[in-house]
Amino acid sequence: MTAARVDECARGAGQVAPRSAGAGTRCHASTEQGGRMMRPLQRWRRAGRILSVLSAGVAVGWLAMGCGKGRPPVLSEASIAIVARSGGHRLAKAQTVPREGATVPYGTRLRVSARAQDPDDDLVLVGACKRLPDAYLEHAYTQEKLEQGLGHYQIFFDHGGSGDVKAGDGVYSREFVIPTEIAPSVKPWAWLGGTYTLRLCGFDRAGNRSAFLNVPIKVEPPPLRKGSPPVVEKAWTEPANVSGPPGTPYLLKAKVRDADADVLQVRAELWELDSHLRLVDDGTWGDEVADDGVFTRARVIGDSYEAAAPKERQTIHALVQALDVGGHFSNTATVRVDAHYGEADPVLSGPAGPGPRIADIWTSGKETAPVSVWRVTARADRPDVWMMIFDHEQRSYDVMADDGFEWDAKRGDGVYSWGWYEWPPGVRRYTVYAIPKSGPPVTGAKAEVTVRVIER
Ligand SMILES: [Ca+2]
Ligand SMILES: [Ca+2]
Ligand SMILES: [Ca+2]
Ligand SMILES: [Ca+2]
Repeated sequence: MTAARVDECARGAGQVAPRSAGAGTRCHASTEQGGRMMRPLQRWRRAGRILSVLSAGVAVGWLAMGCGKGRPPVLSEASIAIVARSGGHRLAKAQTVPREGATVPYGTRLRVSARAQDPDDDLVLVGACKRLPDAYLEHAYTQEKLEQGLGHYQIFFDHGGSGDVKAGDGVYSREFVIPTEIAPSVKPWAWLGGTYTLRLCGFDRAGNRSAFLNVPIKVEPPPLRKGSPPVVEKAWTEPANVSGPPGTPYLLKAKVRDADADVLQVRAELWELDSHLRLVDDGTWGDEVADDGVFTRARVIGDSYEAAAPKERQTIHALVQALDVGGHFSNTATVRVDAHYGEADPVLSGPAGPGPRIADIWTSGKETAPVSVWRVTARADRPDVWMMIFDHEQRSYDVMADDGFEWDAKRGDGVYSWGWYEWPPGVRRYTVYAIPKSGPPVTGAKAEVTVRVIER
């Protein structure tokens, strides 16, 4: 789940932005704040279980019940570096930004890092909540909504991926485009300048929490109407003509051109589903080549974006549009996918066939704490597969990733990963399966995985 995949609508604000081209837009309740990490939590929230574990000032749930045994983690040595200029390609060498008083241009890609230590050596997670700029108050935000909890942000990693420079050195890092990948927009596709404060926090296995390490980042206002607008040259799926039952994976793609190379975001509005998702050109989420102008998103029919879909056949139109740093909107290109919701999933329901086998599978363990990284990784017995995961409780599919981003430690090593970090207590059951990228979805052996989330 690129860098942060963020909410593009201020919930409750209900504003509609004019678009320069294409169809009108709606303000969606659905969000994409944490990308592949965010979705299960959203569903959990819908069910009325909100932990808000990191919400500054309001500690509820297990956190409020007090800390566990042992001593809490300690965070220190926060740092900020620019890794790519606004809308641009990555710099050859990251440029360090002074911690205090520095401003960064709108749309800059930053790496934020901090050292995390635990005296009992049982650190399980480093994450961040945040404080949005006061300017959000002018857009139907309240003081309370300026403080956003863990569910609104990403996890930091020490595995050498997702912007972390060195694996296992105790320095946890995260890259994101500021402010679009850490904050909700005040209306579709509009973010504000000002000071965004990341509040990093470490958790240990016993439930102890570190003190907050505040990292303020002052963002310049958007350079509106400068430069030239982006153009979506075409949008398509791979394979072409996607039509199938739940569990059918595909890539949603768009070729985007911009004369001054400052594309900020490309997104697809799933019209019939009243939701949207982002396409990326950074080599994650199914994007094969970073910075080649082809924006991509791996999807699967029946994923969480379609959780409320009807149990029948439906044509889904994805309206793809780009926005650049200067605030220009592109034209809109449309792709269609036919979902056969009423049909049984041949992968899950069918017998084992001559398809790919799962050669190895690992998980973080059979038990996990309510706030704790839990990962499943798997390798197939051949290349060119989709490695998939099905969540039995949510009845939702996801594509596992081999992109060196978020849960996946190393890109292209054939080991596919999926993970999560904030759980309701109970037992969660998953099925992992591999299907070939070309040819019919013959069914290979599947692996069942169960994790018990323990109460404190
Ligand atoms: Ca590190
Ligand atoms: Ca431009
Ligand atoms: Ca690409
Ligand atoms: Ca991998």
